Amino acid sequence: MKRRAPFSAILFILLTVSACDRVRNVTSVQDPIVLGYSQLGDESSWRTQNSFSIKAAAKRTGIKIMFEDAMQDPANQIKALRSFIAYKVDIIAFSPLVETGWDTVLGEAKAAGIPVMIVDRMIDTDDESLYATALCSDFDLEGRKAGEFLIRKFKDRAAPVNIVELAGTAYSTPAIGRSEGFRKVLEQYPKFKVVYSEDGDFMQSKGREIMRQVLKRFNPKDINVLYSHNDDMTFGAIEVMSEAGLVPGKDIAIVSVDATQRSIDYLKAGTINCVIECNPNSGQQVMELAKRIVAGEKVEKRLYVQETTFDEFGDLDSIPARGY
Ligand code: GZL
Repeated sequence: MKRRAPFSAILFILLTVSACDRVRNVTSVQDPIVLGYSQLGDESSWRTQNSFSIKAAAKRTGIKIMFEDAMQDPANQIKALRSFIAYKVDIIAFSPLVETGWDTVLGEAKAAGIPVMIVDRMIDTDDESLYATALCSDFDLEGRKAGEFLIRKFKDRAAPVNIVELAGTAYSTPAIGRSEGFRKVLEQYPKFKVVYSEDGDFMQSKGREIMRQVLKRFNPKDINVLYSHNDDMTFGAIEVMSEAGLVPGKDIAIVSVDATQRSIDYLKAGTINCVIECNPNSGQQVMELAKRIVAGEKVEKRLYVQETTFDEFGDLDSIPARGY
């Protein structure tokens, strides 16, 4: 017969463990929460502002943050998450560069009893227990807003409306959502045709290079719209259009996503026709959620940041300074 430890011993262990747990909770109330944050890179003005927002909010709320920049490499993000687990942080947060490849490392965090927050972009997983909450933008909605603007702008045009798309990082949630949402809205109107699409990685340099190739490949008169998944790629494309003697916003209508100050300035000048906001200032929400999760509260699984649209049909003078 299997020898069982005397009940008193089991009780002692249970009490000791729970006491340790309580002691840890009590001391953590005195000690600052330690948050490990893996940021995907610094590829765009949006990302720079997002990182600033995260760090500033950590400082403001007294959370100790270990901030790692993965420089656009998911392998660096996985290394960072593993270092946070080894360090036994209270909570992990990260912006996944792409949607897949996270289940194993998130399983390790779960086994270590460390809650995980997903911020900005989303992961593709069947196991929702791997994360406590996801605070993202609604990228599909952003894409749909871009499509709806074009339907309004070209409502009186019967001829084809040919669109060039500068897409974001392949397999990333914003690139997927902004592409799918855009197409879902426009598929009801056969005059809209995406004649060319290429991944520009959300980078200004790649936006410039792709636009240069597009103007070699197509007669500019056959391009009616540039739909760009972020402002930085848009700025690169605008440079090339101007160098080619084209008038951005007139010869080729432009829809851009993010809403940095420079894109709003271009909107007011008529160089860009529509700017879809993607809000980088999620830092405060991240820190407030982190405190609730570490305190043992159950929070909503999916949360979205609030965003709007600015376009040539609106009151452009009322747009407040963006701050980034
Ligand atoms: C969207 C974010 C995107 C921005 C780009 O939430 O992930 O990445 O739209 C940034 O500017 O590079």
